[in-house]
Amino acid sequence: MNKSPKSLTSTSKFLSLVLRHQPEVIGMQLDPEGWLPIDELIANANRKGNELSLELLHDVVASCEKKRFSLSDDGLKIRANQGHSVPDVELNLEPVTPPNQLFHGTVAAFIESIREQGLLKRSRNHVHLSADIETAKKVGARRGKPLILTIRTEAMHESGLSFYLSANGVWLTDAVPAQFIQFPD
Ligand code: HQG
Repeated sequence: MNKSPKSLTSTSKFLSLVLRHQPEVIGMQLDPEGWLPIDELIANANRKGNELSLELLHDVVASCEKKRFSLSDDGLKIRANQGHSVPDVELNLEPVTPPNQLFHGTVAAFIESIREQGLLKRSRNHVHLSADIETAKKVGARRGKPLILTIRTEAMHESGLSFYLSANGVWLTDAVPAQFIQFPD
């Protein structure tokens, strides 16, 4: 089997598509917590021409730097740790107290609208925040020259808004009102 970095990357992208956004491309539906049975996932992927084996799937899960995917304790199911746009996926994460501040990487084109509306989840199920500036820079750099917003999460939490920490260390919340955002000069 070909386990080149390229096949790991393309399989990771395929799994992100199926487990976060469009399970219907292989005729499947995520369970309420976002899981798919691995045996059915592999069978359906291959049936639709996306070559996938248990070994390749395990390699992708293990080698993914951002730890995008988790296996269930019994090893029979897989889900994405965050990033979903499939509606009604409930990861059942416990609300947790965030650090005093978190960061969000974005680009200049969005700043005016973020000043007016705050951070919105848009196509995803949560707003994604990073614990460190370096990660936020990488997130923003996907779209252009990154601009880093500092989120006053302690004040937000004190005002009653909830935060969740995904299994791969991404901070999630429903929305960030503009009053809690510190913009770069
Ligand atoms: C922007 C990657 C205008 C927001 C990353 C962002 C992350 C607004 C974009 C994960 C806005 C949404 C998520 C408003 C937010 N007006 N623009 N009111 N509110 N935005 O991709 O945070 O590699 O849905 O700034 O590492 O960029 O896929 O969110 O630019 O963790 O695993 O709207 O995706 O992870 O974009 O990235 P996204 P994101 P993976």
